[in-house]
Amino acid sequence: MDYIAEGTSFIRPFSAGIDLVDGEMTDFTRKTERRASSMRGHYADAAALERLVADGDPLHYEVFEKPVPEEYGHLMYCVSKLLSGLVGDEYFMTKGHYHSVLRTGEIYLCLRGDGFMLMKTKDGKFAAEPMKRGGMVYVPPYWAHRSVNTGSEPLVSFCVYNAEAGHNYGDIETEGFARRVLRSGGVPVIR
Ligand code: S6P
Ligand code: ZN
Repeated sequence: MDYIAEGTSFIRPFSAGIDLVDGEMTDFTRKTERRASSMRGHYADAAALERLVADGDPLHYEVFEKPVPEEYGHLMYCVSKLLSGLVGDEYFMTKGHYHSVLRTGEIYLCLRGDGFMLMKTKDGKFAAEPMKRGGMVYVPPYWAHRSVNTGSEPLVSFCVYNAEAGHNYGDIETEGFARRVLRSGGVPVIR
């Protein structure tokens, strides 16, 4: 099959199921779980996080995948399910990352819940876009991204990105994001 490009694997077409009520991929082959103890260093109130860890170390989010080859040309996709909760006054959020291949973007289609996508660049630009059922967020190349659940139900998204993107968590562990989403007077405030 000489039309197959070097460096991009040939695979058979397939389909995947998503349970829109539970916000989970029904036939995933890989699931990543992040609990409170995985989130050290990310929330402003470290003591509040340690109280959560001591009190059963609750789940913060799950990512369901049926991975494809991590190569140019393929499209990776997943279902991300971020639970509702607070660490001190800060809403549950994902770790956030840059893609290792910085020139790769991502599309998030929100299937359930309410929240924000926080985004930042290496040179200090910041953006926040609302996430709610039926809303799409475009994360351009070069922008780190973190989702935040400000609602009372899980924040569920279907994500699609270049399969060769890779994930750089280390820079966010060092840099953080310029702004946080906090509950103030019972409502979310970005500051
Ligand atoms: C992957 C995509 C999402 C996140 C997921 C968890 O590029 O952005 O699937 O992996 O929302 O967030 P994080 O920051 O822990 O990977
Ligand atoms: Zn990403």
